[in-house]
Amino acid sequence: MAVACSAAFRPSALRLGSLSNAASRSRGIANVRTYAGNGATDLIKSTIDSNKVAVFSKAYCPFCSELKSLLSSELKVDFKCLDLDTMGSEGDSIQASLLPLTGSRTVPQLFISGKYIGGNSDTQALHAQGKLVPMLKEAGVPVNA
Ligand SMILES: N[C@@H](CCC(=O)N[C@@H](CS)C(=O)NCC(=O)O)C(=O)O
Repeated sequence: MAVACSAAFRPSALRLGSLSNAASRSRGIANVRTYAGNGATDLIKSTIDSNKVAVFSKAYCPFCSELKSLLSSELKVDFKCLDLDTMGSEGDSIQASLLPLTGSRTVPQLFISGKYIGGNSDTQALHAQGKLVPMLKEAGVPVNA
């Protein structure tokens, strides 16, 4: 089912002119571990370190709702969710700090065991290919599947 995002675009989270192309293309946990931190990056790291499944989300975002629904309703997985649009300027900082870590400007962003997995479409594709549940089980996450 196609979903559309109706919320206003927020350029404030995307003013990252100092990032190199290589940094903005970079993806994966290695970058998360080695990135020189700021407060938002520290919060991202502590969130993904202390929760086997973590989602950076926005409450109004239909793609985020689809991903959260897959995790909670279908797979009955416990996960930590930060709704960035409910966190004021800190949410903007977190979104900006996710970009060099994951290469993604959008939400949702899913992490399993500290590793960046992808957005909603990436995760739905992994599930359709039968790869998401093994990934969760490998991480020791109880799954109803
Ligand atoms: N293909 C992405 C699309 C996600 C997407 O477009 N999310 C919108 C929110 S609904 C977004 O993050 N827009 C930029 C922003 O909110 O800063 C996915 O499946 O996760």
